[in-house]
Amino acid sequence: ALRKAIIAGNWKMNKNRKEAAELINALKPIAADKTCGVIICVPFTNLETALSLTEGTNIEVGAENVHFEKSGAFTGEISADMLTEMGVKYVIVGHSERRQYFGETDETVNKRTTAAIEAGMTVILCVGETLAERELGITEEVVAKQVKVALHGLTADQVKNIVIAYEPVWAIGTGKTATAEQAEEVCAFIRATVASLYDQAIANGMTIQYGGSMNEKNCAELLAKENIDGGLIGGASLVAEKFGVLLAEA
Ligand code: 3PY
Repeated sequence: ALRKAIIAGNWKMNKNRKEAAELINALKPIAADKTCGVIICVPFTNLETALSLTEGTNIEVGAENVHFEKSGAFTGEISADMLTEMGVKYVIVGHSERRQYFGETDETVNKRTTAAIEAGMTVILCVGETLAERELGITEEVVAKQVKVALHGLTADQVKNIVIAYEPVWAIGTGKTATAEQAEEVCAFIRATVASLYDQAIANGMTIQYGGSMNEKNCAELLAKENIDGGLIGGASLVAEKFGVLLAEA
């Protein structure tokens, strides 16, 4: 990558508080001397533990979702202000599991992204095509639309607080990884899309991650690519030693 890499763990629905504390305590010395950005995105119930254990370290804490309204009758939802009040600065929006299982659409992704950005957060915005879409040859159309709709209405200044994670749906939790060439191609395409929506300088400055079964074994090749500025890491972020390899390679 040409830019400083960011490695973000996506814990998904894993780790109770005790397990979270163990993992973070194991991660702290491993992360301490690394030069990349380090973020762990954890379940809401672990945010407080994660924030207190990472205080004064180089590990940042993120949530895995955020609601777009400020408050009100939205049972089960969490607002951006609730997160920032705790000290949470990062949030994943639009992960494919949310699109697939929880009815997330490009429009709700745009609303969540806008709410989080307006609250001063940095958003890790996930995009990616399904296997059927890749096989139909419409990967670029799908990803361009996801990026355009998600960023709709955001100013150039606001977009500086967006990280885009390219996560091909067929590579998530399946053990299948895109080849480094496939991943680089789409990450470069995303950068070109951002350049067309804003300008080249904004696009050049943007952190674009690859995600989708990126792990301690396949990360070196992916991270060596010019347009891949880090990763959003599922399973390998749940084991300190494995996550440590990713941090060392980035
Ligand atoms: C994966 O690695 O499977 C992910 O979904 C990361 O977000």
